[in-house]
Amino acid sequence: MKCYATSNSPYARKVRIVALENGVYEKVDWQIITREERAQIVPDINPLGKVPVAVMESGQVLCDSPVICAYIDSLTKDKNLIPTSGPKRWEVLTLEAFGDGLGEAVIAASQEDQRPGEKRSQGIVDRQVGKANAALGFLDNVAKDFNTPPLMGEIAVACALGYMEFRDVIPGWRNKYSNLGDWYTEILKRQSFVDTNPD
Ligand SMILES: N[C@@H](CCC(=O)N[C@@H](CS)C(=O)NCC(=O)O)C(=O)O
Repeated sequence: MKCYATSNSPYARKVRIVALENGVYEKVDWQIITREERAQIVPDINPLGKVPVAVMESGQVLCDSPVICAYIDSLTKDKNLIPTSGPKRWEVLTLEAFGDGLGEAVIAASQEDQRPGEKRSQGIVDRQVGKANAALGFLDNVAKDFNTPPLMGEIAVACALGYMEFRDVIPGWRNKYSNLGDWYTEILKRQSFVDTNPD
């Protein structure tokens, strides 16, 4: 399988971390592309123009990080980051969706903030930063219940936090949300996170 990713995308990072954690990284032909290459190559594979996107040997295309992560997780039978059944499955997938949603809010805030003066809307920035702060407050309360080692949900949350910090969307968040900040400091020590740090 070929998988297209940019080095800073939190969604592509999720996919790479799942492959690393499950020991199947070498089974994927990673295409780490620039934003310019993404604009040239990806729309022919995924009409939405987004990474990550994967193409299987058969030519079948997998779009959207939750789908690609679920596929990669299905390759291993002895180690699953997404429980295959029961209430725990839905708990893990819901935390993943929550992490992805936090990622959407911080990407939207950061993109709006970077628009030139006359086009930039402070209202949009405030709205998205407000969503991110609400999510951080919620996650700070539940961080004590997070799975160790992390499952798919925790990986998605940590990737969103990584992008948020990389773009400095919420300065000082680790002190303000210290349960979450302390948990995040620990998860960053995992080799899969070290190997995929945004640059
Ligand atoms: N829901 C998608 C979101 C993917 C996404 O937003 N990717 C961004 C990079 S972080 C992208 O490729 N943006 C390019 C564009 O929208 O044109 C997923 O989980 O994979």
